[in-house]
Amino acid sequence: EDPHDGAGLTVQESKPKLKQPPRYKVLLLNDDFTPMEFVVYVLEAIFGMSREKATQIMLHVHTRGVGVCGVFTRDIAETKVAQVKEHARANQHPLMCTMEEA
Ligand code: NFA
Repeated sequence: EDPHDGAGLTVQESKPKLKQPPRYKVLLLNDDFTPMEFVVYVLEAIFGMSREKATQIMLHVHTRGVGVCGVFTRDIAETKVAQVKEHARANQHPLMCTMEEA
């Protein structure tokens, strides 16, 4: 497209904005006190995992110190983190959850 109009003025061209929304990893952190079964329940209830997948992720976090529960848009990731923290708090477990850009 010709960037100049008939009067010799530059016409602003608009670039199509096709950028995908940034995605965020929700991370679960190990601690020495939260029961394994509670972590498995949280992964099932909040992240929709099967018992088998939840157990696998829980054991990964338990042995490696941190693990990815899923990757989401920012609003969804923030909601999941808040739900995990609230569920842990309500049950007096120190389970911690955070997020970082993928
Ligand atoms: N490390 C905890 C225990 O031995 C289990 C746990 C796993 C806690 C994953 C937090 C995250 N009871």
